[in-house]
Amino acid sequence: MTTKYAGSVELFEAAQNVIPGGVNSPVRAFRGVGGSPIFFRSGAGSRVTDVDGNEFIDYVLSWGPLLLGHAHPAVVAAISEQAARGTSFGAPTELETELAELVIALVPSVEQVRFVNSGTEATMSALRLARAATGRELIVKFSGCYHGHADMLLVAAGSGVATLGLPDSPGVPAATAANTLTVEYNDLAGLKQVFAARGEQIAAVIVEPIAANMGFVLPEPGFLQGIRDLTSEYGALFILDEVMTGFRVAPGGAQALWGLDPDITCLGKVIGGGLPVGAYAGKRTVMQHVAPAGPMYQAGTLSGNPLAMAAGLATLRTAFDGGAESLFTQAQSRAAQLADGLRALSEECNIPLQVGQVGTMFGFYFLKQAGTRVTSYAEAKQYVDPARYAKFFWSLCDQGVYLAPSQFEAGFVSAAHSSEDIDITLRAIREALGA
Ligand code: KE4
Repeated sequence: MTTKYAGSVELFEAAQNVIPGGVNSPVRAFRGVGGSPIFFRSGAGSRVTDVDGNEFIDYVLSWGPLLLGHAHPAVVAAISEQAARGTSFGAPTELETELAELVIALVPSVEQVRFVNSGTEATMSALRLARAATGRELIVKFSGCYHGHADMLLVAAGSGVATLGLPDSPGVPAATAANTLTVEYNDLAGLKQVFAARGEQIAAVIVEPIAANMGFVLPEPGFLQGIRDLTSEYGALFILDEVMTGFRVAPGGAQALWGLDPDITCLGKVIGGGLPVGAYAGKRTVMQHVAPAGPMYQAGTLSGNPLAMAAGLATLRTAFDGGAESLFTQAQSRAAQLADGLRALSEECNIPLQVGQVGTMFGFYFLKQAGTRVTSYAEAKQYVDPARYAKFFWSLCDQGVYLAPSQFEAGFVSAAHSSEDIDITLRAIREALGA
């Protein structure tokens, strides 16, 4: 490691003494790319600056929330003004109603919203709600999809398609894991088998509309609608986890883009504008089970926190005002420019990359050999070269471009990224691919 990052190295050593692994979320520890994690001090627009004064064009953007980029004036003003009026009341404020109304206006399937403090809380609560609404206990998820760290979601696939899940982390009780069935992403036939075997016991299927926690895997044609059809046929609920894709792949999320009609939608990230927020939302008939309207209990001291609501409102209003010429559309164009450039460089440098981009999100894999295509987690593990990505990641860092510190993560573009930023990034990528 050069002295370029000496300050980060020193801070990481100190952090490891007092924080497990030196970080408050594992992916930040750079285990996926090696080396010592970079500590940041500030961000502005599309750029972040680390503790050593190195500046980077940022494509992590806090893992998605910063649709407008870092420290957008409208978001900073909204937070500052609210803070001066108080940071939290533990009582309702009109801001929560305003943000709920905006989410309902934007996300087609949603009629009511409950705010929580993270994506994990959103999916955990959504699954409890599905069990409460159906009186059933089994849930189905897909390999490689990540929905936060609730026990029932840290589950690996059992030996057979319809066999019960196994804990995927110490501390997850076998009895909890046993209620989660796991199917390969894009394996609609496998899902049909599960429903044929246990359909009457299944409360819900939860899925990421784009599998962006194993890199960037798009749904095969018919896969997502197939989930909708099967859950409807067997009386189970369809939970769409749009914590990452919400307001990123389209103003109304993947469900608006692809005409999906989930019973429950999980949201997070962008709706907090960089502050802690999650939400689970859906049809009124389903949401009416949630306390105090109904008996399903879920609560939170800081749920609907005024600062987070103010930041979310400022982010969504600023991003989507202006219709076709909105800042969202601008960010989407930049993401397409980047993806097109990546594909061209893959050809030019004769390095097989699988590149995906939808809206303001993108991702790419270094493939071990040309001609393979990743459509599932099993294929991601088989066809992808994480070591090649790690070398590429550090070459880009050294050139002032910050990507996700893992081959199995997605990338994000903000309204603050300029066409010049993308050109600079593509020049750095060409250099890194040639390295
Ligand atoms: P949080 O609990 O981290 O707010 O959200 C969990 C979650 C739920 N659903 C989806 C689709 C998600 O992508 C996430 C969290 N995303 C990761 C990024 N891969 C967060 C980064 C991290 O864990 O530090």
